[in-house]
Amino acid sequence: MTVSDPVVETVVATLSRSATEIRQGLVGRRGAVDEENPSGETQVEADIWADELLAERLSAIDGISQYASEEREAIIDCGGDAASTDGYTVAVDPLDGSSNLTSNNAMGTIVGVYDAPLPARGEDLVAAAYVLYGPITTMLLATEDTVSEYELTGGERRRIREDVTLPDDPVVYGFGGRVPDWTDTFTEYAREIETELKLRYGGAMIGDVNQVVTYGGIFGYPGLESRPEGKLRLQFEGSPIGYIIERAGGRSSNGEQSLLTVEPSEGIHERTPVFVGNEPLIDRLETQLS
Ligand code: FBP
Repeated sequence: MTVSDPVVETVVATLSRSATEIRQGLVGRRGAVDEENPSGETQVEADIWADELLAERLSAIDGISQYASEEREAIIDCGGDAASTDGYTVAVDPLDGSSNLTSNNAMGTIVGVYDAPLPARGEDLVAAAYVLYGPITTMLLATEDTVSEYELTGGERRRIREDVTLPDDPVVYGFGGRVPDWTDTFTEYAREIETELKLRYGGAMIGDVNQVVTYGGIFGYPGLESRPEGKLRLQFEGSPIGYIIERAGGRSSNGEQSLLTVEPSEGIHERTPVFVGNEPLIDRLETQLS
């Protein structure tokens, strides 16, 4: 099944095709390079390679006017007009959780398609997708119409679930950051959740969020004592994942409000606390943190 908007469909088809190649290309690209990304994190060879591959392909699509990525400082201007209705922009995390490449654990790719110049609000998203490189390669795609899950093989995508929603009875939780670095109020919340749900944390947001989509629950990377803004990036991670989870019937939050309503104020690499999951769990979190 194709997406009704032709530009979004081309982005999704390009991502589906590229994901198979990215997965195959991880072999031999596990080593760290002597560089850091704009957020000051060590890059592996695969981060840079996947970014270059996606930048070349996504920025060449007619109707895409800007490409931004977690792995590069500046936005690529691809021509077109972001203010016009057919001028979409894309924000990409080419390899989310790439430190998991060393230990050969799950990783992902995230793409947000915005109908606004970057940096943009999550409310300007018209579609978002993540690819999960697990035992099999899957993609969860949220559009204005629905959320669907696909299996990706040989460049093809095959829909395996439609109208995906979070299960009503939550089962799992995963919270990032070192526990001694958590704030007292977040620690109190986490202590309650630990008595109710099962821990599932793998160090790659896409793997952990997909557990929440599959079983219900909550994923969070909170603001830390040493870093109140948290670790994850609003444009590349927080907003696209927030969009997917909200389209699937859940809620997203930065601890105070939906991630989709956050006005970016610090440029393309702005960080934010991220919480996504079943609505009652996010409601309780906001009450606890307020
Ligand atoms: P990268 O995209 O730079 O790898 O960072 C994002 C991330 O790996 C998330 O996928 C994950 O949730 C988080 O960092 C893990 O951080 P920590 O190791 O502090 O738990």
